[in-house]
Amino acid sequence: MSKIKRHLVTSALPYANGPIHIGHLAGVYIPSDIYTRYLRLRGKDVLSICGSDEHGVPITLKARQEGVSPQDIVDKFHELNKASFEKLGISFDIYSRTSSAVHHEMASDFFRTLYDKGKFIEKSSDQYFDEEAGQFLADRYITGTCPHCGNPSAYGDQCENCGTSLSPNELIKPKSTISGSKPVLKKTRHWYLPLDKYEPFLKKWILEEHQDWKTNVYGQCKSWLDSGLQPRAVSRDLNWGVPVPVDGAGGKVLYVWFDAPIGYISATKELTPDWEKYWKSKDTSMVHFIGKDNIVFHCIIFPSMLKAEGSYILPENVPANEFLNLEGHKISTSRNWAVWLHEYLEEFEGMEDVLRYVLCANAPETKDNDFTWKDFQNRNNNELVAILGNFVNRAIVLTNKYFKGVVPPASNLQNYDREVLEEITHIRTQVEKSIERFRFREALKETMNLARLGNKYLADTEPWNQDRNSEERIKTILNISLQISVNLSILIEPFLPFTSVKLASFLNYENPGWEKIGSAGLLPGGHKIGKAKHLFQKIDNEKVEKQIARLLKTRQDNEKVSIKQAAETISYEDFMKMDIRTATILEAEKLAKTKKLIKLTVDTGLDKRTIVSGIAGYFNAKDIIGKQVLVLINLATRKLRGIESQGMILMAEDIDGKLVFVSPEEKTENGAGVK
Ligand code: B3M
Ligand code: ZN
Repeated sequence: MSKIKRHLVTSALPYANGPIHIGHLAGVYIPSDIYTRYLRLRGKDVLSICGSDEHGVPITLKARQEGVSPQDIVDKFHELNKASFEKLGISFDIYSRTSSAVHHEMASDFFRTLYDKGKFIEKSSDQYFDEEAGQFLADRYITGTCPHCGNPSAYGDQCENCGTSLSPNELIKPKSTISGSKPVLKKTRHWYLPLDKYEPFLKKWILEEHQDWKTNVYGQCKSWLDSGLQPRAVSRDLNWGVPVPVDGAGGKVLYVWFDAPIGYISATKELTPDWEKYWKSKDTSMVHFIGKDNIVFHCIIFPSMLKAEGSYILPENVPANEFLNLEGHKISTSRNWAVWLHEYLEEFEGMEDVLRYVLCANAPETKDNDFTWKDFQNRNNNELVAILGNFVNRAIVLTNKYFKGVVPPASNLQNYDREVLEEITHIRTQVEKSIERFRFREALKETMNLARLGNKYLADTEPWNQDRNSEERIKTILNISLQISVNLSILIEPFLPFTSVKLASFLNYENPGWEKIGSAGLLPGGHKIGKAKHLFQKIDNEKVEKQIARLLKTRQDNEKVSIKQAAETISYEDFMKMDIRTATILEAEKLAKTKKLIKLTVDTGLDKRTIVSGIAGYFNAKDIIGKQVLVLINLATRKLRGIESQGMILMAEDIDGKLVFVSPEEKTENGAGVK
């Protein structure tokens, strides 16, 4: 960090089309806040930038669903989310919005600069148009069957089943999300950023110079770069967004992923007249905190835009997290499967830090992770209350009881005392290393180790045991316990800011900054501390059971609405046309560079054949070898990723889209017909 003079920390701008939930927090905002608070506490020059992403199809679709204007939607959620972040202690220096005038001007100028420098390709192409709605169908305005995995409800920009990014023209049987009608092709003109031209720069910058990035981030970038980049359209036929600043471009706006990252720049400009110092000096370290679905935009597209413009710095790191699930299922805004921040703040008033703690302790840093209410309760009761709260409470209560709240002096230190004091500095170093490598779980664990050490020290030395200890010894033990407490109040600040303030006030002390951690006699002898109150409250079963019951009800409601109506009646003859047989999986192999596809060799009794199936999200290839399944063997063959798939394995799908095999209850010979 030495050559670095200032830090710019950005957090993905959440779409203002819904409230913030725990998945957003664990993935992006808690880590970015820990990082920024840490830097501030070290006295660094740091800006933390965020705001609402108010453009794009997600906003206009939501407005359409609710029958209100896009402006109504963004106004409502911008205010709600801004206030909720604040209440959780997420300490952005600015929480701006992309509908602001500053942003419109900045994004427009940025486009214009690239346009004037000849950085875009302009071309006309056929795009889907909804004749009933009189509108071009960009991104999520169109759905259809994914050409890679067969998912019938893939979007125009992405298939959520196999994770492939798509363009509307690749969809099989496309359908308008607005009217449900079959769209027609119509010519339209757009501007493209030729990402292929930036490939050499990106390869050098990421693959060679940034091998230090997290493996999930580096891996995704590598797979994009290995499969070759294509020109990417940066405009859309829509009437909500930043108008394309080119003559004759009426009815066209900037693609939301072109304008949104520029939002980081506009917000900085709104915050300070010095904004260029942060964005254009080589001695600024810029870090983007995002979720894994945003990697390509922050590591490939935005850097190419910045490079094309020419005067901006590039991010130093992009520590993207994986996803957080809730009670074993994917978080879903539309299915209300989430813990909403604004609701939590009401129902768990005064327990902001508990949520921060649990989401950090359980953050999906290297793999998807699960939030459960039981774990939330356990971590509160067994860690925050029993370890941190308990230690601090004992140190303060005993000092009040024996020494009227005056910090006693330490004298004649024993080896154990010295070891404990040295451990404070050691822990500090560990926490610094972990935070600077974006390993916040590890950092929090180390921090809690100091409270653990405090408890052990008290249990070993027993200051309450008057027979064992002299008065002088008791003074020393309590002095050391109070030193641990005051160091804790500094160390926990990035993670538990409210608790840090509380603890400092119990000790009647003001946080002196990170650099003081570990210095001798931080709390001087003779200093008067306050009375002990509890730092944390136990959470009883009833409180979490209420939350679990609410989720259970949501799930039951979802199951009811998700059970699809029976399909159109078919004749017995139609049914008999399907040749379904028992078969055994002989080989299974995950297809490289795909998220969900497994290539299977199955024995159908008649032959051994190849089937490509989109099930890798739910099974490991090696675990399903030997399994007997049902196969539709007379389905017309299809090529998936260049491999001919000769049939289909029958599966049942639950409301999360989770797949399970439909297998014969007893093993039978392969090739038995199913009727
Ligand atoms: N609004 C997408 C998202 O919330 C998008 C992030 C923009 S960051 C510049 O996942
Ligand atoms: Zn797909």
